[in-house]
Amino acid sequence: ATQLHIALAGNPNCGKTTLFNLITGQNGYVGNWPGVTVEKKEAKLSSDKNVTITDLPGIYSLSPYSPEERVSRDYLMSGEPDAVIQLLDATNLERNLYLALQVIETGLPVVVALNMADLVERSGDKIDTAALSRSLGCPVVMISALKNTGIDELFSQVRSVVSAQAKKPAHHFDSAIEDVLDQLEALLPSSVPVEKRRYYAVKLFERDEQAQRLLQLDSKTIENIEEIVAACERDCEDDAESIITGERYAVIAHIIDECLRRAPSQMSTSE
Ligand code: GDP
Ligand code: K
Ligand code: MG
Repeated sequence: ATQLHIALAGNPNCGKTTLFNLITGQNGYVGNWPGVTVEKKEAKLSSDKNVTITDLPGIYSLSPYSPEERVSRDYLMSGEPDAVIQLLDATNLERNLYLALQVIETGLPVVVALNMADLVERSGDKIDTAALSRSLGCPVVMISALKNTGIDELFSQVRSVVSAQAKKPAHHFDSAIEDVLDQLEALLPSSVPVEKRRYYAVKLFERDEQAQRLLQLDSKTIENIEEIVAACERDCEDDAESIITGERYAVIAHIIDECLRRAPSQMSTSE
């Protein structure tokens, strides 16, 4: 049987270790990622030894600023993972979606797992998982890593995204920004596969040096890109990275509005 590699990504404290231990029984390897003192954990799925789970460091963004972020994105873009389980603390949906959008933008097959289903249920908040799935363009499954619920459904969705065709992310930024990203996509080498072009367009927009190096762009193309980005920054009166951050938050605000119904707020008491 073919080996499947599944990456487990998420913010710190979203329950990754709890889920990893639950599904692997901790039968794996713990070491460091090459070149950095960031812990790497890898283990086979207890229920299927043909599936390897790699626990990525807890992070908030796929920016290139910390070793944890670099390790995570290098692994996601390495070609090894067949799919990603993007774990979210569902009691903190808004904040956790920031990383989720970026992982979806990598073009990898993603299943979003909303963890802490038990706490969401207790709070009375309602998450419309079907609407969230439409907004994100990937399956969304409610789970509780602590109470061991939703795990079978999670892996059934993982298997279905692995065998489905790769596709571009479903969420869109403001049309003016999308136009600029389209221009950048057109400048990418033809070797970059269709589902990864948006990720690299965004990275080039952000002047990400690692992406620039990786793509081995010639100096004319780099100049071209810089002109496009600088023009957009003048139009928006903002710097490129802040523009993208702002666009992601706008998408998230829209998603929260559509998918989350908060319980009527409780009267606060002193006890
Ligand atoms: P990590 O930082 O993402 O590895 O998160 P951990 O696995 O260490 O979990 C953080 C905390 O959340 C721990 O106290 C866990 O017991 C708790 N936790 C994880 N999953 C769940 C869940 O589904 N429900 C509840 N109530 N707590 C959970
Ligand atoms: K923790
Ligand atoms: Mg952990």
